[in-house]
Amino acid sequence: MTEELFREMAQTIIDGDPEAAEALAKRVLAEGIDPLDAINKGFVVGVNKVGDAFGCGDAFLPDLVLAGEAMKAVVAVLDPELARRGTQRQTLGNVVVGTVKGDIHDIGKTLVATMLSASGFQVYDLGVDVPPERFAAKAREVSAAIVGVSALLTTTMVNQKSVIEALDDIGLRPKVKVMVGGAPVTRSWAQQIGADGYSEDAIGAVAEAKRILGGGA
Ligand code: B1M
Repeated sequence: MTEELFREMAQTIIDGDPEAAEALAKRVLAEGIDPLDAINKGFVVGVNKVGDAFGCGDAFLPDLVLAGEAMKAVVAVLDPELARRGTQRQTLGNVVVGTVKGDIHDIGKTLVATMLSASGFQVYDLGVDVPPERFAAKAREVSAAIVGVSALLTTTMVNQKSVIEALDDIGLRPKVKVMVGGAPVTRSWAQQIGADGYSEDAIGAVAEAKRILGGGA
């Protein structure tokens, strides 16, 4: 039954149908299904299929746009529940997050921000297309413990390194830690650019943020 529902969720994204996706997200809440399971086992399966089809020329930019819109409709419905389920309420530290300059993908970054916030971090989300200097200025303003930098394009990943350099330029490194992530980002890339942490998903990002700050997972 739930497996069938997960398949339907994926299909709403493949169809690029925000209304149907939103309706299923509301059903997730009504039926008490774990919202993260719904995202990871349902909706994200669909968005990955569209991404793969786009990658090999079987889908086109409008398909990508509609899949993105459907995915955003889902996250908008499930986000408050994800945040509500966060049990730990003490502040674990300030985290500045954003998507790098030149990159407007925000769905994964927003999920990471939600999970960090639900787990007790105070999150400052700068949005997308964020210049390195803005990450650095915000980190200084809020005395951030961690700066979390998302990138979804192989052409913009390099800007994660620029964020580290911008933090360095204003004397915040190595005190302020940097965590990187996003579909093309790997642990070896993180090490290569001198980031302190890396995660491939939003759940892992919480454990990684705690590890970076010396608190374990
Ligand atoms: Co774009 N896009 N896109 N896109 N898009 C990809 C990334 C792509 C892989 C598709 C493909 O070709 N197969 C490809 C990149 C190829 C590459 O560089 N290797 C691509 C391309 C090429 C483009 C354009 C250049 C297309 C064009 O215009 N010709 C263009 C670029 C625009 C720009 O940014 N300047 C573009 C545009 C778009 C839309 C606007 C249409 C839309 C985004 C809508 C939005 O975000 N509001 C879009 C979409 C939807 C995608 C795909 C299909 C889905 C991305 C997504 O939301 N995934 C994507 C293909 C894919 O990834 N399968 C694709 C779901 C999300 C939950 O996962 O974002 O990976 P993700 O986040 C995960 C993890 O990565 C991790 O945790 C998250 C949650 O589990 N994570 C972190 C992310 N950030 C993290 C930070 C952390 C830790 C973990 O610490 C700080």
